[in-house]
Amino acid sequence: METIYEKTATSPVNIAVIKYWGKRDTTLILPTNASLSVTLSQDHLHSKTTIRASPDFEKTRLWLNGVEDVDIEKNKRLQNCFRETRRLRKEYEEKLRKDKGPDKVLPLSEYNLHICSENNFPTAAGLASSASGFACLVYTLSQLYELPISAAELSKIARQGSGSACRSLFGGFVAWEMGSKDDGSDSQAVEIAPRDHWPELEALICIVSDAKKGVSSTEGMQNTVNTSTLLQHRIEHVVPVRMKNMIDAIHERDFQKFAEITMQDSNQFHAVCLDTFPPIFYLNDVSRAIIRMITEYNSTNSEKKLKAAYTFDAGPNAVIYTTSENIPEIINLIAKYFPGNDDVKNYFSDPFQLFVGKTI
Ligand code: 2P0
Repeated sequence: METIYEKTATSPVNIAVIKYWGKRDTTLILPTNASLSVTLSQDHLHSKTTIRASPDFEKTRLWLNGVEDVDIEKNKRLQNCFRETRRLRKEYEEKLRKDKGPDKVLPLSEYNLHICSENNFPTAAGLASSASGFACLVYTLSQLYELPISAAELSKIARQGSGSACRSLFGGFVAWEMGSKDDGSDSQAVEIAPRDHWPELEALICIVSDAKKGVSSTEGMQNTVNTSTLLQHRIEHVVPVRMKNMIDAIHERDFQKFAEITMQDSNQFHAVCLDTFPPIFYLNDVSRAIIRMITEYNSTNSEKKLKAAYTFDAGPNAVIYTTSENIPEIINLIAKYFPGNDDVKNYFSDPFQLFVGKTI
């Protein structure tokens, strides 16, 4: 009979309100600016990974959403995550050998792995699937290997799989500190506030298209670094100020400030994409209609307040941040602007904060 050791874990999606776009080191994945995100509840969106280790496995294999089509050997990002977690496991095994005796330690670091990873949402549609996926891979490995390691330390490994993955190691409100060292030892995620700090804050996800995006983030952001002059202005003069103001807004639960910075930063990220040569377009007509809808909602409400904020990543799908009391109004608004969407109609009977509908 085969001897198998197994662990399963899930990891959440995070949606940035200050966007990461650009690397100063493409191997270690060190960003050109800090970023900040909100981690979404795992109830509806998550990656789930099961990892098995066995002395009987002939090679390490990976199935993504049931399909084994990734060339693990050639995939540097996967190799980074395997190498770093194995190295830590090896160190831990040596320590255990000294403390407990050589026979008491399982040489898991020497075993090949079988990895099954699944997302319960569209992969590569600009919904941060690489973030939750790599966070989950690294977290599940740390569990399997029983690594005595903090989430911040683990975030530095997940970062080497996909930059935004480092932020999915924490719940709540999370900053990715860009760090200043060349070896990446200070480029890590930190929790700004836990989820229950601001329970009224909600995220509505509008899936405009679940098609795979045209230009990958990895390729797109380096074209931006190489060609956009607006990016340099953003890195030097805009993001440092916004990071500070956004952290204050979160600590103070100030939705006005939070919403303003969120929308401005989404706008600037897409402006920087347009300033890339050749330009990158992630928003489509439906995305722009959602921007107009939220802008109108914010300018015509009787309190004259910002009641919702849109943000878009490297794809046309929208995330709308709002506070719980506004949810019914916004659902009605979406139903009015985008009629015929069953998910919107079903919302009231099934409070599921995700609209899966290509018509909206
Ligand atoms: C973010 N995005 O902060 C920004 C906003 C997309 C737009 O992080 O090359 O998939 O794997 O480090 O993490 C997408 O970039 O890129 C991303 P890599 P990643 O969420």
